[in-house]
Amino acid sequence: MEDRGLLIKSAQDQLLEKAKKDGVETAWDRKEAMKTPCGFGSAGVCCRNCAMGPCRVSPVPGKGVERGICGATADVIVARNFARMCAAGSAAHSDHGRSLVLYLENASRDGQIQIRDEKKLMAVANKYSIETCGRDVYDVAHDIADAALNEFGKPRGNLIFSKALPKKRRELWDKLGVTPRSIDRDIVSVMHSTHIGCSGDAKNLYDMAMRASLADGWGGSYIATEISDILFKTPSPVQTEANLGVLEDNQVNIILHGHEPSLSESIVAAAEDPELIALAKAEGADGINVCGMCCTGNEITMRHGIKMAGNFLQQELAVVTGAVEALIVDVQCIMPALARLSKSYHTKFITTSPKAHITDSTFIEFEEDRPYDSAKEIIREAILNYKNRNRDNVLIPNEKCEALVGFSTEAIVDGLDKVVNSQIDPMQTVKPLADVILSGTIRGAAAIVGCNNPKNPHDTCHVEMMKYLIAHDVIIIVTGCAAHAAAKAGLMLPEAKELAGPGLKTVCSLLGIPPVLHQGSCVDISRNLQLAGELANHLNVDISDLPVVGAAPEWMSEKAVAIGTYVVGSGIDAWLGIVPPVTGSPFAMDYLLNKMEEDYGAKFYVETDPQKAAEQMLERIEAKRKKINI
Ligand code: XCC
Ligand code: SF4
Repeated sequence: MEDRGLLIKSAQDQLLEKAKKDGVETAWDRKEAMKTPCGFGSAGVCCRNCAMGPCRVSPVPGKGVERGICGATADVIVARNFARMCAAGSAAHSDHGRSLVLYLENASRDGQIQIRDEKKLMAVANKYSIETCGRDVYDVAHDIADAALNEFGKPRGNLIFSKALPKKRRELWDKLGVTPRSIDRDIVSVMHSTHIGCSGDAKNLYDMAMRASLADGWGGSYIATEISDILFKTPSPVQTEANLGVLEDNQVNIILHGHEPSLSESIVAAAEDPELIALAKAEGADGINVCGMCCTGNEITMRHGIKMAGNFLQQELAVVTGAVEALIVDVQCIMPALARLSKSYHTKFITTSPKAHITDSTFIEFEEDRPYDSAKEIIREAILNYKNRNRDNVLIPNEKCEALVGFSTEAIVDGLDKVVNSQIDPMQTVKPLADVILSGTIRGAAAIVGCNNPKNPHDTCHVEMMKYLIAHDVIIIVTGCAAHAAAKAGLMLPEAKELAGPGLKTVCSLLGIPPVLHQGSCVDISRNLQLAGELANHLNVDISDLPVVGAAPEWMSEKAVAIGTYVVGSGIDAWLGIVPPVTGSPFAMDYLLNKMEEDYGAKFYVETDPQKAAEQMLERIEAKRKKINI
């Protein structure tokens, strides 16, 4: 197979060169201008939680100022900051989940919001013990919306968990006192306890951070995925293309960027409206080319094969091409820089969510009670902007790569089952997957997730780690911006099996799947949890016994901190490729990288070299295999 690594760099380099020529700046320029990052901030020992400060204490124990004005130590300050990152991350994912629940509330048979997946609806109804027999699906859907909404603010009890959550894990959480109660409450708890003069105990703060993070993984994110599947269908394998080469010369190029699939699904549907296509043609274009970016890109490619324009660090480069009529965004991971940048080109930067206004953008609210009509109005803006494209300053890089995406847990189980059983088994389980892991054909699985970060070369940490692991017979599941990296590098093509070890290659050949499976957006890490939980239940072990690991080689967001934390809390070791701001606390370093294992059977690893991290991951996989005698 041809090595795509060089090609990707050239697409990026071409556009960075163009940016320079055009006199515009990108994240890389701003990163350079930032010079050396603040040492106190990097170590996590800076506190702004009250106006006696800000306080910054020494990141080196026994040297310099050891306590803030209130007396908080480095251990407490770092723990409070860490917990607040988890709370913010959990809030972002969960509020996205809540939006979808509210969207589901508006679903009706003859309205603009309809249910596309009744099978998933039934499965989720079962989780919430909602009667389905002889009932109209829309009535069931509204009951689900009610039950899910209750998970955010129920006054008593605990979250209702997926049946995939192993009993042992739940008992462990109860014992440790970290079982989430309700999503909003556990986030609020962190905000309360990190206020000046509240919790002054680092361990207590990490427990609270864990509870808020678990409320994300098994709560808010899980709900986001379930409701999205009900509304827009559970993904199944579909062909797509990735990288900025998916932009078209003679079409109205629209890039959808952000997170909540309600907006993007409506735009994708409305872009096929004959009236809009006719308008595009009247404006001189051949058609409308909708592409996706970051997690929104993952959502719509998995369900419709919409092309993937790129990940986090490509959002500015998309504008620099000069070929994008509209960059339409909702929430999260949208650089405010786009407002200024788009002024140098013809691109319309359209914000749509009351949760994310950006100064100097064009705000057109996405009206969720009339999504199709609202989407049409937004698309019209893009079409009318086509004539403003400056043809003398367009550079669409010719790099793009095909990919097979859309491996929801249901699709994986279904696909494996069809190969193993001659007849379709109505009681499909993860047994075939468990069998290939038990036999050692596949050594284990790695979930590689998360963002891009200009501290690391774009995408290379993701890709290097993936290549190493598949070569050693570890199957990979990707979400988020890591998924875009894999797609661009050609790792989501069935032919990428040639890069896999002999065992994994056999499995890929048999099933016609790539060695790197696309599971979706970042909230879809709930799919990873579901798969791991079902595997553990099938083998009658806890998740922490499975030869399964996780990594975020280029993470940057607070959401990623919440993810890492709930992944570890679920029993899966998590490798971070960017050093988190905790190094100023001896307690944090010992707990997160060491003692956490005593609590959860898993811990964090920090390793900035992707190859070394991959070696450690492999070692850990083999150790887990030994532990359960396989
Ligand atoms: Fe954002 Fe979700 Fe990170 Fe990508 S991976 S930069 S969080 S888009 Ni979620
Ligand atoms: Fe300083 Fe304590 Fe206030 Fe933080 S909470 S700013 S450490 S006095």
